[in-house]
Amino acid sequence: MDKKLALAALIGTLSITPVSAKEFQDHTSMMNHGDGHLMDMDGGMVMGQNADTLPGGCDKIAATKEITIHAGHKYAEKFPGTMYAFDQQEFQFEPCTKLTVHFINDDEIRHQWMMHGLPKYLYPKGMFHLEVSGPGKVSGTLILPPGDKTYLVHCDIAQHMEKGMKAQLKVGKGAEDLPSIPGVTTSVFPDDYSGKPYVAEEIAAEAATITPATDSTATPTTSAAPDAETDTGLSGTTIIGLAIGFLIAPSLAKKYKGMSPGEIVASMIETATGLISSAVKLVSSLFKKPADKKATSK
Ligand SMILES: [Cu+2]
Repeated sequence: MDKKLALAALIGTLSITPVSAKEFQDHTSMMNHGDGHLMDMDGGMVMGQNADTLPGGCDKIAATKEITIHAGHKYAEKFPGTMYAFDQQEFQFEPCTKLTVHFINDDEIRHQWMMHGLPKYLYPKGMFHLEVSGPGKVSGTLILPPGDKTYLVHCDIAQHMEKGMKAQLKVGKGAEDLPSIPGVTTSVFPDDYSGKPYVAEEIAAEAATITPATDSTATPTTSAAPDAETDTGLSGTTIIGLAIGFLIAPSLAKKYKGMSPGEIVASMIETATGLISSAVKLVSSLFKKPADKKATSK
């Protein structure tokens, strides 16, 4: 058989062979490990479930609500620069609401719906957490505390929140908005498609105008500040590098004008060799100096 034909046949076969996709799974029969922790061996998990105990300050269950939230790559499409998102970014409920969350993962990977800042005497680590690995559904119930507060909801898998999987849940009137909620609040690291050159100072100034969340338990939010510093520092270095490049470029262009690529490379090697030998001379002269002094002092 013709080699080309055989290769084409092979490519054709490979391209129509389906990638085995995980089937959608409803995680309804998880094992109860106590303390509101339910889990199965197929990547379904609930942590911090509480359907019965009233949080302190609640006289009764004020309302009973059910919500369905989807998580997936496709929900990030409308938010430039993101990769993952929930299908909703903001929720609001009456204090003391008994809330059942049906969490549906539309992706082939692991996602979470993790709520932070809940009272720790009732919710382990102050969290209510739903998790599904691969396409599937998991449901959990909690009773929201009293008072006006904004709770962080995110997916804690590395980089999923940073890449868009972040939301806020307001109880009562809520408190201050959290930053970088796609479509709701300004991003701490905004993407820029204007084509203007990147100016680190402007980005830093913009980031500084975003009021940090008052919720001290929302650790991922408070950790945003040091990140911002590191980032702008690096960008500063990049800008200095670029500036040096721009300054050197015209003189290099003049020097290499009319040369063939081979000649340019040869000339560059020559320059580099010159630089290295002068550096070597400089270093060795530094070491020689004390010796010279001794020699002259004789
Ligand atoms: Cu995720």
